[in-house]
Amino acid sequence: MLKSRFENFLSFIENKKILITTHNLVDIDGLASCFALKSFLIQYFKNQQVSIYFTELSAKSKIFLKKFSDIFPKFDVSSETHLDFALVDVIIIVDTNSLNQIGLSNKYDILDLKIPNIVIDHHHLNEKSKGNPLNLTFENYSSTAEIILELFEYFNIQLKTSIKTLMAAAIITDSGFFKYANNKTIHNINKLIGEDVNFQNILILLKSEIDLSQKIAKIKGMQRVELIREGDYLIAITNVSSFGSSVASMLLKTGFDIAIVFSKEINKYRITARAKKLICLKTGLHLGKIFEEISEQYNGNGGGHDGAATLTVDKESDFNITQIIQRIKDNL
Ligand SMILES: [Mn+2]
Repeated sequence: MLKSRFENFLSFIENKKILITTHNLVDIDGLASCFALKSFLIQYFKNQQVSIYFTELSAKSKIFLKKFSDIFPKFDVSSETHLDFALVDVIIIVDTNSLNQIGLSNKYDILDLKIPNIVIDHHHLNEKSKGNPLNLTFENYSSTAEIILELFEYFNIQLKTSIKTLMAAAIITDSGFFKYANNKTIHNINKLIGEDVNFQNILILLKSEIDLSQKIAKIKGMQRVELIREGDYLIAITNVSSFGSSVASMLLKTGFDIAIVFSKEINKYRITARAKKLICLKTGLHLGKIFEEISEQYNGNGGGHDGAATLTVDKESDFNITQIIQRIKDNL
């Protein structure tokens, strides 16, 4: 079944000019998946034109890529800065299932382009992305890089040390340093590490000094936190102007079971939420599903995983945070 999906995907894109892209503020999984997919396609098809487009890398990804380039100076980390869609036959979108989240859509109306797109992703599937049978979307993977790793395996394509390093870094970060890993995640990392790829060296690659503004956001997030107790569960609500996901993760480490971080942006509200994996497994709580449903109600944009999700809604809407708290409480 998987093999036929891979084969259908490849036969569709064969001899087409391919553009690979990912969500805005590219994280390490998005970054690794773009480069790994390009490497796979170039080796598999021999004569295929493949380019990559990034809107903007996240601060972490920028630091990672710089360190990575020092170790693999010959690795081509370049990407397109100017796009000519006349030269694109198909767009492959990795690590996101929402066209709204890809940076391309800010500059170009991707639906207006009439260029077919295929999604390769591991996030909770929204209805829209279920439509295309060519999409390679599997929720049971901790990272998109692992779906691409399977492509390499099925078609017996050689994995270069640089690509293995990228994929291992993606798996480690997207699984929260294995906190959200499943058995398959561990099997997959085992396939990538070895004589040429040292696990500790990847951890060093992933180390980045927290900058001052992030430290301040975390401290303010902590100062403003409101504690809601629901039975034995502790829910945190706070607000910061940026670094919402770092603040939410910090609150879980502090002892909260669920953290909701509210941020006011120029013309929208962004809500980032995190929940402990154990609680999701025990109660069936799925933040991604809740945010997706609320986003539909307010014509916003939301989704994610069971324990990690983001929602953006227009400031003009009558959205109220108490609705999220109620939905979470109902699930506990
Ligand atoms: Mn990912």
